[in-house]
Amino acid sequence: SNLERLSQKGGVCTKELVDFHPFYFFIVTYHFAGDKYDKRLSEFHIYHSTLTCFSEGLLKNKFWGVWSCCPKNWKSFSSSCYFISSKQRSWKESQENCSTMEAHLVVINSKEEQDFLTWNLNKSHDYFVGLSDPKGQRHWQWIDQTPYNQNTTFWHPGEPNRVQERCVVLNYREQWGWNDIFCAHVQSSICEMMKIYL
Ligand SMILES: [Ca+2]
Ligand SMILES: [Ca+2]
Repeated sequence: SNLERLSQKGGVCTKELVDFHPFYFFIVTYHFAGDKYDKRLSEFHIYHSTLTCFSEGLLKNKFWGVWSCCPKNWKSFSSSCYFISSKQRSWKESQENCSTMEAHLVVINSKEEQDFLTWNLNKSHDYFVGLSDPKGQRHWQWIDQTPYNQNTTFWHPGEPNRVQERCVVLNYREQWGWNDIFCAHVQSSICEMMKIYL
């Protein structure tokens, strides 16, 4: 079965069917066990002991695609997982925190991705994202080396406004958008990682 296939990847599905959507997917909770998993999984396991996995497919045809997984309590969208932290940290500390979880500050690649995130955010908080201008030359850089594309930016009107403000937050001002702020200011943050495929 699919659960057996998942178990063969080096884990144990202790809660078998946490939720069941007849036409779409199973959701299972996957616990690591043994030492059979691959390099990314074993590094990942140091911080995350449980994954929530989805497998899309047609039940009646007994066809199932691969399992795509996010750490327990992370949010899943497209091929990424997200962790929203309301703990207040500087930009650098926020990135370090993501890094300890095998993730990085979020890279916003599309309006759809930003809309998914803002649906889950608190309008009274500012959230650091993985965009900064390290040298104060208005050369914006994404933390994962994604090229900065002026056509996929969501700056608030009038932003970015000050060369001393070299780190970017996502916040709400009548609508959600970006603002450059001082990197040392402490704010909430969003981490992103690629989904794990089993
Ligand atoms: Ca992204
Ligand atoms: Ca600003």
